[in-house]
Amino acid sequence: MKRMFGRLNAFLSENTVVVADVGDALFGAADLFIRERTEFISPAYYTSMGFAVPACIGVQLANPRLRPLVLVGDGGFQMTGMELATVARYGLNPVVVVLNNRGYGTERHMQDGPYNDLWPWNFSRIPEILGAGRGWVAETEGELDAALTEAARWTKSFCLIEARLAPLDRSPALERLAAVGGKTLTSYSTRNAWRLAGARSIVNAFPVALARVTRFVTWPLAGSFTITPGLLLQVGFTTK
Ligand SMILES: Cc1ncc(C[n+]2csc(CCOP(=O)(O)OP(=O)(O)O)c2C)c(N)n1
Ligand SMILES: [Mg+2]
Repeated sequence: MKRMFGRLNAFLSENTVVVADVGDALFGAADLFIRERTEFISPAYYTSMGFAVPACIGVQLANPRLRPLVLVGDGGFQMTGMELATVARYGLNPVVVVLNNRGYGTERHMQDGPYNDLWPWNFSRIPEILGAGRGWVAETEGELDAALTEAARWTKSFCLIEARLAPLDRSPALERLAAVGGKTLTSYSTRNAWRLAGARSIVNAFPVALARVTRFVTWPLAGSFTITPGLLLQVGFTTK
């Protein structure tokens, strides 16, 4: 991840606007050097996934002189990535880098399990489905460089680069976060919640465990926070 963001840094120009989705796309972006007129837009750290692809439409319509570099995880892309159809309809030309680490990578570092796995898409072939845009797969750093160079030259349509990463690869920022968040989540067991709630059933104990976990998780993330079905499920597994 660190080397990949080094390469993305080299891609940035003063006419780039970076749009980062939730996940390691955003944590890793802490290593980007935004310069001169380059802009950076993202949701708060642990808020709604799926922001980046739709957001780049508004971003580029608002300032057509800037080309968006969209950084989005495979999970975030699977939620809203088909908005590339709207990108095509309006003739926009973002460069979308899908960080494909085969699942909810951020979550793996806090509490791993099969619920973090995703069905693997052929992201780079989405242009074929849409009949618009160009796609590349980058399995090596050399392939990423080559794809970024071609994408920089190709401004007629959107470009989609699927960057394949190892499932446990992570940015330095995510490493720091996991050191805090991982410990906090795993230190709460159902037995603790049971005792705290004075409850006779898991139905009563669960909200107490959830409240305690979310309180500790929101603190290091220092952003606004949404509780989603995915998170509820995850905490459910954690408190087993
Ligand atoms: C709508 C929504 N659901 C769940 C979450 C909790 N969450 C935060 S990061 C993350 C994993 C993101 O996966 P991916 O987009 O593949 O990025 P990665 O962490 O693998 O870099 C999840 C599930 C969230 N922030 N938003
Ligand atoms: Mg992922």
